[in-house]
Parts: sequence; C-alpha cells; structure tokens
Amino acid sequence: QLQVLEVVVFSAPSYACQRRTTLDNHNAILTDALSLLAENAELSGEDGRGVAFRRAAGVLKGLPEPVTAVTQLVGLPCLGGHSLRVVKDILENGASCEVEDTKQSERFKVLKVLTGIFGVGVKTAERWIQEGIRGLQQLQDSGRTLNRAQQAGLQHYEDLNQHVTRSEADAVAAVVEEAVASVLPGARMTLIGGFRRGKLTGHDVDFLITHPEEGREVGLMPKVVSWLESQGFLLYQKTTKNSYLEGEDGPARPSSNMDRFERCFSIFKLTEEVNGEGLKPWRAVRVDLVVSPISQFAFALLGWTGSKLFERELRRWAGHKKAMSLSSHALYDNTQRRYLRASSEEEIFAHLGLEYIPPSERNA
Ligand code: TTP
Ligand code: MN
Ligand code: MN
Ligand code: MN
Repeated sequence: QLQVLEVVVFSAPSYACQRRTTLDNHNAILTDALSLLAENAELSGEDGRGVAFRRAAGVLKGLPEPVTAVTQLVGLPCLGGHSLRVVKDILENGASCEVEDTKQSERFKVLKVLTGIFGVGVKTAERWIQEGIRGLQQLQDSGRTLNRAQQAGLQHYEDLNQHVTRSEADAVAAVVEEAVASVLPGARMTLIGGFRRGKLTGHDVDFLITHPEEGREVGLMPKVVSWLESQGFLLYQKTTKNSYLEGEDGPARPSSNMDRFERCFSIFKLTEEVNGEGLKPWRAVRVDLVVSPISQFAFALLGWTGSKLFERELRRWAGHKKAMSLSSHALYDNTQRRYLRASSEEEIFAHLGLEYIPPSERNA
C-alpha cells in the first residue's frame, strides 16, 4: 500500500495584527525558546534583536499545528536566519545550545532576579551588577537607597513573582468595582491586559475606568485610590496625572507611544475573605488602573488589551501601510491631516483597513 506523507508548508501575513493568534499554541517549545532569546536581548539593551525574536515567536504562536521540519517554514515572514537556526536545533537535537547557554549564564540569571523586583529596570540592574550585587540578599545587605517602588518590590518579591490566577483577578475586580461605584456612580470599569485576552494567569491585573458622560471622569483616580487606601487594600500606589493636552479640534498628537492617561501602578493586599482559602492571610498582587475619557475609550481599550507585540504591530501597520499614527488616545490620518473618531475597537480596525481581531485572538 502506498503511503502519501503530506507535509504542510505554512504561510502567514507578516503583521501580527493581520493574524488570529489564540492561546492554543502548538509550538510552545519553540516559542518559549525564542521568547527567552528575546528577553535576553532586551535585558542586554539590544531592543532591535529583541523585537526580531518576538516577531518570530509571534508567527510560530499562530501556526495551526506543530512544526516538524524547518522546510515547512520557508514561506513564513519574520523568521530570520538566527531564529530558523534555533528552531532547526530544537527540531533536530531536542534543544538549542544558544538557548541552554543563555539560561545557564550568570549574567542572565542575575539580571532576571534583579529586574524581577517591581520598580527595577534594566539600567538599575546593570548598575548594581557593576557594583558587585548578585542577588536579593546582597542588595538588601548593601544598604543601597531604594525608592518607594523598589522597597515595596523587594518586600513583596515572592508574591509579585508568583502568577496571578483568574480567580484572584476576579477578586480584585470585585474590589475595584466597589471602589469605582462608591466614588462615582455610573462610572464603568473594564478588565484589560492579558486577562481580557483570555489568559488564565498574569503578572498583574489591569483595569480601564471611564464614565459615559465626557468630563465626569476628571478627578476620579484620586478618589478611587483614597477609597482603596481607606479600606486597607493598598500596599503601594503611585498615581501619574493625565498629561494629555486637548487641542482645538481634538486631542493633541502624542509625541511618542507612551500614553498619558491618568494611571495608578499599585500593589494590592488581597485578603483571605476575597482570596478564598489559602495558607497565608493575604497576598500582594500588582494592579494597574487607567482612567480615560469616554471619547478616547475605544483607543485606550485597544491600546491596553495587548499583547505588547500585537500593539507594536498595530502601530507599525498604521504608520507604514496607512500613513496614520495610532496611540492609546487617538488615530491620526497623516494624509487627510485629521483625527479619525471611533467609539469601538471594530471602528478602529476598519479605519486601519484591517479585519477585526477579537481580544482572544490578539495573543501574538
Ligand atoms: P501588561 O500588564 O504589562 O501585559 P499583559 O497584561 O499583556 O500581560 P501580563 O499577563 O503579563 O500582565 O500590559 C498590558 C497592556 O498595556 C500592554 O498591551 C501594553 C499596555 N501598556 C501601555 O499601553 N502603557 C504602559 O505604560 C504599560 C505598562 C502597558
Ligand atoms: Mn488548534
Ligand atoms: Mn497585565
Ligand atoms: Mn499591567
């Protein structure tokens, strides 16, 4: 009997925002490897290489079945020689030397531990390493002056490096909901970030808050924060004021991709009552709160739902393919020289000439 072996050759459009990427990843071994190399590049200040590895991983995350041979990948975008070599090593030898060496490298391990402290970025970690610091205990003993965020980060290191579960996210949501309803009836709160994309765990919980009447959201954040503080829910918080300037005929063009919403980076004290059973009476959870006026809500929702690669690719698509500038506040058409309004994510995708991709398929 003749056996016909069918080998699938994959294909995919090149921008992540053109692809539907669910959480059903059939190539986790490969994408974990590429993500690790991306992380190592980012920790070494090589952002360009980091993006290249993230894009390569993004393409593989969307494939409908496991890759069995590199020949299946010939037609795919974003897979450069370096990424293909890593994939080939894993397919043929079960592992990539480069990935294994990176995992074992002292520098990578120390950078991960130090940047794993909330409030510590690559630059600070680099400086400490140069000063001879190799771990948390050493940092604590060194008597270095830490800012408020870093102190809280060190204090709650273990909790904050433990995944937040969906049920913990729901418990936080109930608290934030109550806070918002108490300080401004009619205000709305939406779960954003990874949990909106359907992830079962996250490194934090993200919320977007708005009010259906434009302007009513002004001054909301300090009230929410005060309420949470008075109820003993906050172990740490830093609120950043809205620095977005309203222009004559619409919001001013943002100068960078950093958005300027009023936001609060916080650490919640999730107590047993809301946490369900557990061995400890409470645990620390990172929570991000963002407030947007209703006129910018769709842009904020799209911009804060992620994934980070999906966001990056949306902005790249807008700029390169459409001559438009997309931010979490607005969409500007550089050809027509005007802002394009939208009151839903669907409208933004339509403005961009993209098929609508729901949150659960933005997991590139
Ligand atoms: P994150 O909370 O960092 O990431 P995540 O929710 O996708 O994943 P995790 O489960 O690990 O928490 O960011 C959520 C989204 O918010 C992400 O798409 C990028 C966006 N964002 C901004 O727009 N500005 C910011 O300053 C930050 C920190 C995030
Ligand atoms: Mn599948
Ligand atoms: Mn998040
Ligand atoms: Mn976040």
